[in-house]
Amino acid sequence: MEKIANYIGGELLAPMGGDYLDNIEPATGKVYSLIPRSGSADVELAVKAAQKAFPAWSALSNAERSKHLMAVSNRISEKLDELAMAESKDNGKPLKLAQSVDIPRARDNFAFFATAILHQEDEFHNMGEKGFNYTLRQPLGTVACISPWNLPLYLFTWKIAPALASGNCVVAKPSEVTPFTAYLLSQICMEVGFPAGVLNIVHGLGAETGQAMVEHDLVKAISFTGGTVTGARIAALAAPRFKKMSLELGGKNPNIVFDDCDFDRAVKTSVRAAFANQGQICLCGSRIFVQSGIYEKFKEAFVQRVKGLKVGPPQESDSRMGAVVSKAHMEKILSYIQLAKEEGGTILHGGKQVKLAAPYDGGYYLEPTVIEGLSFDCRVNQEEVFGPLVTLTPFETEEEVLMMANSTEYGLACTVFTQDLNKAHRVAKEIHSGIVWINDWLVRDLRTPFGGMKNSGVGREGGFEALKFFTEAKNVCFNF
Ligand code: TXE
Repeated sequence: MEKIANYIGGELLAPMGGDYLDNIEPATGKVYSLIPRSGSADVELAVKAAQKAFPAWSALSNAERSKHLMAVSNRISEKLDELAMAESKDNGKPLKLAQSVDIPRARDNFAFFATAILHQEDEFHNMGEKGFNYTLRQPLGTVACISPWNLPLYLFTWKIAPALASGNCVVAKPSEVTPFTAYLLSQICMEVGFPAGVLNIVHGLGAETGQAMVEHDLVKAISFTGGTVTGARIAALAAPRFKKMSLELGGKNPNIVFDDCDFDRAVKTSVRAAFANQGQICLCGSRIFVQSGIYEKFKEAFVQRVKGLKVGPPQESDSRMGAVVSKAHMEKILSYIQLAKEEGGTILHGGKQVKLAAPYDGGYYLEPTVIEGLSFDCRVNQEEVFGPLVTLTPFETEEEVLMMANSTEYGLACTVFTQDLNKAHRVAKEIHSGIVWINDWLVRDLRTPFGGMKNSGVGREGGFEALKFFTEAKNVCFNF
């Protein structure tokens, strides 16, 4: 059984306590590797390695740091198929999705920030005859990056790349549910001669390894993506220690379809936004609001298209949906389907676990599920399910749909389908979301600010926002 190792001080190390956790393949439900169950001693070793590497790393020029990051990006590109296979096996997602989205984005995350630091402008404020100011943006030191299981390498590198690019050293922890591609990234760093101790990867449980990282006095900032409950727990520990925090949390995203939309585009994009990655993307559109004039027509076309989504083994080329990430998560989603029935919903399609033939009979497969007839403020329409479950709700007016869309505690993303540009801009202005797509979904420009409001998080990732997060701004004022 392959044992995953920590990557500390440029070396692959076993956990100091010698304990391991089972790593399960969602497609089969079988253990296929072991994860270090690291503790505070392993975190201490990693922080020490980061602190030791920091002076030399932060003293490099942006051009020199850029070269190191580009070497990692190029190696990810060379190993794309191996990484995609590993991601599909570890997460349960279709191989095609890992090949077309997850791993290319991990490659691009490193390349984007490697080049961003070559073009970042510094602020200068001229006071005329009185003098002038310039702003120094200096790295924080050792920072922690903690990421979830839904887009493992994609989100892991989305945090690590800007942290490293801005001159920090990193102690990073992937989710214990999907650790494998982070382990492969360690090997890539060793292959390209990435400086030892600059990036350290420590595997383990959130409440043990993750918490030790958050609590460590020398960790100056925490970049976290995961559940809102966990985000609150991390904030409670980090706030009194005055650590910088970037929290990208849950979502319950509205998808608003007006009757003047491009109908075919709205249907096609809404199905993708609902079920990509088995609905396990914080940006998925799980609450679909359709204007009453086209509700019945949309419902029929949407369900028809959903019926064509084949649930199958992730590595089979015609599988449009793979396995959800774990048994516990599958049971959580099934409990929400049961709740939807109790809350008065009607299941238009799906609602059941899918049993595949051996060797996939132990896997965690669910039908794409479409439910109508629920009130906008019931639990299934208010709480994040984070799986292949969407609701359809009709609306009459713009005011009514904005009230329903804005009624949850979340505020991450929103999609709007209309061909009336004034309406699109009006809705975009009024919706409680950090990201709004008009007539599309998951189109991503890495320069844009990324993140949510309300219980979807604090702060923004992406572009120069991310580089600013990982630095301290110092105003230097010259008075003639
Ligand atoms: O997230 P967790 P999980 C939502 C979704 C999902 C729920 C839980 O609803 O069902 O969050 O998912 C680490 N101190 N999203 O279990 O528990 C943990 O080890 C420090 C939305 O993945 O938040 C993992 O590495 N770290 C989200 C990471 O935090 C801790 C994507 C995320 O774990 C910790 C994924 C602690 N006390 C889930 N407890 C999105 N917005 O994209 C856990 N961790």
